[in-house]
Amino acid sequence: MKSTFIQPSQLDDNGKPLKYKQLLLPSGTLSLLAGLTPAHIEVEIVNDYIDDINYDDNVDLIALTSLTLQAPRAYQIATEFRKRKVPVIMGGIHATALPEEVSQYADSVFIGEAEGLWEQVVLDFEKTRKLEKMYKPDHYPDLQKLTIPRFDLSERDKCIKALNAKSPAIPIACTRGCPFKCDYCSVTRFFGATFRTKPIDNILAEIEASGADDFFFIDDNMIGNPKFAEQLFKELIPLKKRWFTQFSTTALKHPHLVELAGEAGCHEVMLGIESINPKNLASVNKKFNNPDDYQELFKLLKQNKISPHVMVMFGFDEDDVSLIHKTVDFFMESEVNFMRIFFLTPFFGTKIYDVLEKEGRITERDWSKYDANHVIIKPKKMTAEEMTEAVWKAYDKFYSAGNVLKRLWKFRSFYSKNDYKGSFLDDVLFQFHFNRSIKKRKDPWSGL
Ligand code: B12
Ligand code: SF4
Repeated sequence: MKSTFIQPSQLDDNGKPLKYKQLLLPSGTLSLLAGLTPAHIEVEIVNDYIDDINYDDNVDLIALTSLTLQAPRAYQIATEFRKRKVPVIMGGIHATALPEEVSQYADSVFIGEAEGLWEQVVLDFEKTRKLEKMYKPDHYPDLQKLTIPRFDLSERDKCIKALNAKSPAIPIACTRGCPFKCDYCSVTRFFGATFRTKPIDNILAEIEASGADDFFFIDDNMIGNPKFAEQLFKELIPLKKRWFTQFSTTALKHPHLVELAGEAGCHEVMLGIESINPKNLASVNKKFNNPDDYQELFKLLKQNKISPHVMVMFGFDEDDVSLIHKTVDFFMESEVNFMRIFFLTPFFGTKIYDVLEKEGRITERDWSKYDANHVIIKPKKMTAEEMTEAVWKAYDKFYSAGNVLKRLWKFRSFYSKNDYKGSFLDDVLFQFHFNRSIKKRKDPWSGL
């Protein structure tokens, strides 16, 4: 039996699938699903962002994943295969949030996490050639069982890599879930109010099996369980790998963890800063972010040779044009190496969706626009057009050539010749990649 696992692309503003020449990172989802699939089943991975899809391939089962922004493209792909009588099963965050919608396009919908149930679904399909309309596990998997993703099938040859790394950054998850519940985030809704960790030996086995030297630990909050993080970082030190990940701002409470992360090869941490306005933070249940602490946190990371990569969002009720400019100026003056801006996006199933829906402030139902690069709500203190223009202008200023050079100078202590973690040229190329993408109003973090 042969099965093709597909990562759909996103339809652009002209309704065409976005295509890249190179990806920034391989997908962690499809290689993991392939790793869970019984070994005798032939699997092919196709990433629609970069590969062409062969609809006439002789294949028994199509398995589609999808975030919300990819759903309309996923439906196109499902429709083409179903026209050819190839059964389609679709899972992932969007299918879990809106199974009824998805079931109009796929023969079967897989709700929730795959571990523990997917293996059986495939075996049953192999025997009966039938799929149930919906599958839903009755509990969250405990992640204690070792699964080695099929790194051999992943899109790693089509991804960029750091100049001083042998491989592109390979996604590996050490934990699942997050201890917090921010109102705009899909994570708690999807993974439950749980924070599950994998056995550290299994994580080390995945690292070893990947044969890579560069990693993206795709955890939502790598330090969500400080004891676990401490143990893991200690085990990573002797491996001399380079990696980046995401921390919550509560990292400031754990300076020894930040120090250990730096020693263990962490060169960059993405931080969900969201806003410099405390009222905005309180309005989305993110009071644990304290703007008075931000500078100290950036300094702590920088002292440990970890680049702070901040993520901010606009569209909160206190936001206006002046706050957009003030925020970006704040980060230009800070010890921050990268900044990404997102427009507040009310994903179905989140609390913010319910609030904005009730207030009649959601202006867009085309899921392709749910990519955090489009304004799809009515902001309170400015128009959508004013917010769009102010954000792209401020974003462009942050990545102007002059500001890029200033930042490279600020972070010059990072670029020693023998450091396996970071290279000057990589940062130059990446900063200018951001500069070019933002000028075109494109997400700088998907592909080239
Ligand atoms: C890593 C990550 C990224 C990376 C992706 C890198 C890469 N190539 O993998 C980067 C930083 C580039 C990124 C970008 C974006 N991301 Co992101 N990202 C994540 C993160 C942290 C982990 C995703 C992941 O790989 N998980 C590991 C895999 C194994 O889990 P999974 O895909 O959910 O799959 C499991 C199940 O869903 C199920 N499953 C999935 N598909 C299928 C299919 C079948 C057939 C079956 C049976 C089962 C199944 O089985 C798997 C194993 O249990 C999630 C948060 C999270 N914890 O999910 C956000 C998340 C997915 N991102 C999100 C968003 C919004 C974005 C952006 C739009 C904006 C942004 N925040 O940067 C862009 C979009 C980029 C794009 N074009 O796709 C949202 C999506 C919300 C939604 N409803 O769609 C999430 C959930 C974060 C959030 N806070 O809400 N992201
Ligand atoms: S801290 Fe991050 S991952 Fe956790 S709930 Fe908030 S936004 Fe989501």
